[in-house]
Amino acid sequence: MLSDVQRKKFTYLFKVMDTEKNGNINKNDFLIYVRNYASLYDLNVDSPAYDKLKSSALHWWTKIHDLIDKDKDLEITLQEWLAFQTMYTEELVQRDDTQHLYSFVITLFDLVDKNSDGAVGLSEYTQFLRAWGIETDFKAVFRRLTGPDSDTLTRNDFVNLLWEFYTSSDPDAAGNYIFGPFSPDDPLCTGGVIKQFLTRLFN
Ligand SMILES: [Ca+2]
Ligand SMILES: [Ca+2]
Ligand SMILES: [Ca+2]
Repeated sequence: MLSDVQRKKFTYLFKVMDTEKNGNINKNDFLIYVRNYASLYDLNVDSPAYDKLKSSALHWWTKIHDLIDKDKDLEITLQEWLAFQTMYTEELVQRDDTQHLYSFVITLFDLVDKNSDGAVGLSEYTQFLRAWGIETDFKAVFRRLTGPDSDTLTRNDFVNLLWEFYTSSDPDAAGNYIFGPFSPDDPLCTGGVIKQFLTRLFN
């Protein structure tokens, strides 16, 4: 069973990834994400960077569709999402092996590491979250993820942070923040839009 903190995190992520805000996750949400990203960062649709972004985003969609869309109607409901996350989290805890997350991490990391240099910096992280419609104190959130001694995140950091996102029920765990502040009570949840959205979500 998911703890209250885990349920909040997964519900938050579901609502964020439903970019068209119609109550489910489908392929269109990922295409909207790519369009948002391209328009926010002046990415030309004919550029290799755009191709990489689109193929990473659609690869993510294909993966989650295969795993989570139980009735294969090409739409993932919150119920399907939470059922999968419950099962997957239990499996992770049972195996107790962070490497089990590796294929998901590669998919996610490829999407965030826009210049493909094997490290994610603050600007790449900011662009990743902003295209999902998230506004926050990106620098403070990123610092929480990197810790005080580093300015970038490696694939291995992503594995560890994602592990915490999935398995930790500690509301202050750094990994909780990998997709931005997940609770309206968090002081880093400064963005007006997301704060309103989260307040609506949890009240
Ligand atoms: Ca949707
Ligand atoms: Ca479905
Ligand atoms: Ca990079």
